[in-house]
Amino acid sequence: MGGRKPTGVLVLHIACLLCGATLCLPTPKISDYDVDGGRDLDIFDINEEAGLNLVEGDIVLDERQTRNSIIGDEYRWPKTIPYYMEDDLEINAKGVILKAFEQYRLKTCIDFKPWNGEANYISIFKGGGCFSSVGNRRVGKQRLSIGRNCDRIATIEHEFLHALGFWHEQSRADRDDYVNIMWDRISDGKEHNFNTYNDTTSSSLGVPYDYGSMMHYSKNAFRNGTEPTIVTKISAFSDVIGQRMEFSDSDLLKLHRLYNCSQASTFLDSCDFERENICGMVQGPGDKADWVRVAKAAGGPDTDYSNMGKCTGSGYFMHFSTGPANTGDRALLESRLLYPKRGYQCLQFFYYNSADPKDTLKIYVREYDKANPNGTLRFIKTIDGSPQDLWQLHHVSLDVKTKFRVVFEGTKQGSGNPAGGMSLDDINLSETTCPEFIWRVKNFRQVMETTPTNTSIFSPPFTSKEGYTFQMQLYPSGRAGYPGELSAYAHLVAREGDTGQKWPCPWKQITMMLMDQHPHIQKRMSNQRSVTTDPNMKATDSSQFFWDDPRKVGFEVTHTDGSKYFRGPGTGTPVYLTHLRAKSRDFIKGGDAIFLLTMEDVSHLTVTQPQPSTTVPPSNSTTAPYDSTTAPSVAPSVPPSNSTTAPSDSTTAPSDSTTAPSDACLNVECLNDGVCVVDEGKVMCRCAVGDDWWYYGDKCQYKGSVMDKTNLALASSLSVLGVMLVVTLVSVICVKKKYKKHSDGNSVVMAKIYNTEKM
Ligand SMILES: [Ca+2]
Ligand SMILES: [Ca+2]
Repeated sequence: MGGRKPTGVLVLHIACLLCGATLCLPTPKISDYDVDGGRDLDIFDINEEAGLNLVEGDIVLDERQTRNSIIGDEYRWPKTIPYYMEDDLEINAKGVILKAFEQYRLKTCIDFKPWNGEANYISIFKGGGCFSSVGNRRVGKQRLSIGRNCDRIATIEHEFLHALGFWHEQSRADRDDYVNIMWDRISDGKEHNFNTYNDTTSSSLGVPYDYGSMMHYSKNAFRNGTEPTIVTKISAFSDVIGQRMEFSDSDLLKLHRLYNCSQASTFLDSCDFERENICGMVQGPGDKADWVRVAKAAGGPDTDYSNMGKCTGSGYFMHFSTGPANTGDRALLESRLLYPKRGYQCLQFFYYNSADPKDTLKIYVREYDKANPNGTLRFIKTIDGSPQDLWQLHHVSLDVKTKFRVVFEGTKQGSGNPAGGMSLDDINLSETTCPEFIWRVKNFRQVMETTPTNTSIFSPPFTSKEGYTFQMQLYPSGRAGYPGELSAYAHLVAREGDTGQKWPCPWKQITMMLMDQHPHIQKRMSNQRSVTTDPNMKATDSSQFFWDDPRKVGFEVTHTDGSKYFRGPGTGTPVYLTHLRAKSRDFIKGGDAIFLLTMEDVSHLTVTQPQPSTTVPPSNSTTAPYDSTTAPSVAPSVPPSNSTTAPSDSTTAPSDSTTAPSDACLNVECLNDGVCVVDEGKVMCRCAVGDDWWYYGDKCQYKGSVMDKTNLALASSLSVLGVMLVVTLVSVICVKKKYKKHSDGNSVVMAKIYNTEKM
């Protein structure tokens, strides 16, 4: 890649920018709206302004909890947390909360489900700030506040990390080894926010101090003037602390350790081809050519995408060299076997096309079911990445419901003999929805450095499934007064003659994500902000609806291709991301930045979440709700494979029978702490059992113990032994069956998570 072409593009860019900013634009009718008043408010600033004085700024302690309480098993949540979204939440906040849950599902074993009467649940409401309790307090309805300006994904993930049992990173027992607290710079009365906890309270779970944790204060937390209150012992981390983008690797590792995570429920596969086993991918049957793992290809690319030539001895990708192949030859590259749960997936990969323009890359899935034990190929789509001198990002939506493989099929259609071919790298597959639109800004580092402040660039207009068009506005050097920042705004767009839309635009959530281009989707710390079109919102100092028809409230602009359209006012933030952070990680790769944009309908979130018909009061004496719900290692979204695996299910999940007592049990009295259950249609008492004693009888009216020397006790203990033996045998068989069924999928994914942790 030479330097001439980028510079040319850049000059063109700047020319457009200057023209756009100073010469061609009419004055807008409605001014843009800053979602947080134009200020970079961290969680603690928001709470301070709201007049809250909470422990460590955003932690609520209950009367039973002391500073030194221990995060033990009893404070943990089940792996699937019941939640209730209260009516007062902002619609945008509700949408972002669901996005935060999706990140938990993609990166951790924590899942969330609407509250269905479980004894303990998290009730999310719009309080005067952003705050949570630490751990599961077992109080039934445990409230977590997502107030004004808290509707950022990282803020919501941060509050839920508190709820899951985590304190702030700088309150760790060993923090004085890593940061200096400047006590004289802390506002009077706020010193308590810098307390540390002893090793048992704030367990570091064997993970080193993490300056990049989402749970770390920023350097200016609770300051009384302009000087930082936290000075990192390694100065390079001074501006790293306080990131509010996404979970850091260590945040995830600690969560995995506290909750014994084995797999994330929506993650399926990731491959950067750095290892020779190519992540278990295989050459498909019935073709004439092969994909080969290489570090460079004759006709391009010169480097892979994961490493961009930065590390010697690494940087591999898969290449199908079409030059030497015969016209009509195909090469199939297939993923390992995968086991979907949700039934929809997003395949994401980088594609470098240096082949003949006629050559094609097609995506298939090979689906397996009883009727087709060897799998059947189903065509999904042709990738229309024309030959270009760069790695192009592609998303493909899949809808697979059975065991499957993803198949990449390269076909040589051209007749020439060029040096090039097709190349694939950084493949990720997850059970999530694909981002709809990609806006790639080339030479982004230079754009940031050379664009004057208060000068913006616009993405192309994108039209959603429902027919609304929008675009993103980016100030690469910030709006006026925000040097060193990226500022980002979303605008609705309409063209003359557009019909079919309803105005003001009702409840569409626009998300602007700057993609962290890390090869592994679970390690990405992308930066995103969402805004929602509230049809009732009025423009500042105006009687007009903010999200009304852009032909009414916006102004006409001319696109680079000469076409004209109307652009409405923008909503967003001048403090989208600092340049310093934008230059970190893989936000810029090969010089380019990639923005992933979506517009989703969130009108269903204006409806009240249904209340469960029956509820269970919280109680500390109920039979081990923690154990019962966290014990199954199978991901929560997997339906039980069948109902005959009762022996293990009934002992590990008594909550089912206690949360939904059958009517048949109403007339049955079980004595001595026995519990009435309905087992295969039969009403019976399940009796309490201790280490060396047990209750028995149809009402648990008799007690046996090893001390009893009567024949009855012996007989019953023998029969108990016999029953236990049978139960064990049955469960061993069931587990074996289950394992056989799931082993390929689950165990490999498990191994994968542990592998990635080590990296
Ligand atoms: Ca690679
Ligand atoms: Ca082959």
